[in-house]
Amino acid sequence: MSSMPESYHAIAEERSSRDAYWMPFTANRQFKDDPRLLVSAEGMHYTTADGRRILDGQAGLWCVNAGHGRKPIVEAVQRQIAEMDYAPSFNMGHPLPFELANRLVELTPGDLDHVFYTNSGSESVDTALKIALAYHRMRGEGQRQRLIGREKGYHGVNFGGTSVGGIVTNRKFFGNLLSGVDHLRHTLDIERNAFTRGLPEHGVEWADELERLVALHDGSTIAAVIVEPVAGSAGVLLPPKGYLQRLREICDEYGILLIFDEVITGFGRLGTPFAAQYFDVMPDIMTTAKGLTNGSIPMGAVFVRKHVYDAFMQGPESTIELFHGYTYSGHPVAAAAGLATLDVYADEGLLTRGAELASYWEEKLHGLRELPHVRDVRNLGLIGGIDLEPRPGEAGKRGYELHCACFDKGVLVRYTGDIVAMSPPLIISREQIDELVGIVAEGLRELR
Ligand code: PXG
Repeated sequence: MSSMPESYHAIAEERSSRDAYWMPFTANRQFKDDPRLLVSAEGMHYTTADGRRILDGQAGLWCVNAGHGRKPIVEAVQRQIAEMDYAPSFNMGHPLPFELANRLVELTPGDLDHVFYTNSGSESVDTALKIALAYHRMRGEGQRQRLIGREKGYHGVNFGGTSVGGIVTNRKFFGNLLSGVDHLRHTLDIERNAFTRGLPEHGVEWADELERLVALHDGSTIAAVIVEPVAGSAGVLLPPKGYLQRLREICDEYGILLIFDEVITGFGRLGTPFAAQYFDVMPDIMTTAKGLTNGSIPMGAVFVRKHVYDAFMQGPESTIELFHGYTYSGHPVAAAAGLATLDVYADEGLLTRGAELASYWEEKLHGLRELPHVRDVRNLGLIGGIDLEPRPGEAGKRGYELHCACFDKGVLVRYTGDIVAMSPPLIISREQIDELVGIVAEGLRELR
């Protein structure tokens, strides 16, 4: 507490000092009555305002893949901001985003060789959807305007992403959203797949739902299908074996672009740089953010394949090919953070470390299956989900209570409804996996 800036004390101690900030995706009044404040972080741990060390079981929000406070990233940001804080990104350039793009496309599979920068996952998604629409128009297929998402999908909070997203509470307050959007069924099937280790056996047929939507709308009206290879926000939903391959085949058959939203699966979460490599399925467009800068400076990136990029590079060379971009696209400080992040990932082998830990992680997580209220355990790479039986009449309470109990015991895990999700930094040790899962187990044993 003593090393804490004076102003923090007021925030930690006075309810009224917490009123002005309208917090995102938070029960504001509940939080402000009983705040959980984090004031510093290093490696695998946060420190709270009252000086407790908390093991980070969720890599910030699925973004701090190399762990906290990494020196090379801190120093790169400090250097860059001192040298040049900002450069315009429209019709002007700075070397770093070019350098970063070259490094990034070495990591992406196949010909996903061009990068459009954004500042977040939400912006990456809306950018990808707009690129898909414009791509078809560039090729004389402007009738392809329909976008297909999936139930329980999360693609950020902008209008496009909210429209293709499939989490009911994220949609129902905001009116009609984009027109011409339809949704595939989600892939959660606890009855058939509960406690599967890794990818579920059952449910490849859910991909054929795309055939149903093609039959309904006609394939020639559909611009793109967007899915998370592994859905995170809705509570760790895994694609059944063969599902993503089947989606790819159907998209190919009808000339539909396939977009993988890799905002959480990108940068090593599954033990490969991207989920596209894990599943050996090539999307036409891939959205990323989060792990791109290890969570340090906001930045997102949309990757497109050669045929997509080339479709835009046709007209007179003096015309702008894509009327889209952000003031902070390719921000030099974010690009510096991205380059330093890629160095850390490379030096420590972090983009494939998840593969080494995955079976240990799986073994530990599935050790929770006999504990009270657990109705499913799902895992892939370094992602884990514990799905709890809701308390009758109090859906969501068990998830929240388990999250709070874990926090009190020194571990941070995410909850969404009655599902607790874990996605630790990729630097986690086996002992720390034991600690993390051990505390979740303790919390489960005490859960009402
Ligand atoms: N797509 C996917 C797949 C995401 O997971 C976004 C887009 C949006 O990213 P931004 O940077 O605009 O927030 C996300 C974000 C959680 C959680 O606990 C997940 C996200 C954000 C916050 C919490 O599951 N994912």
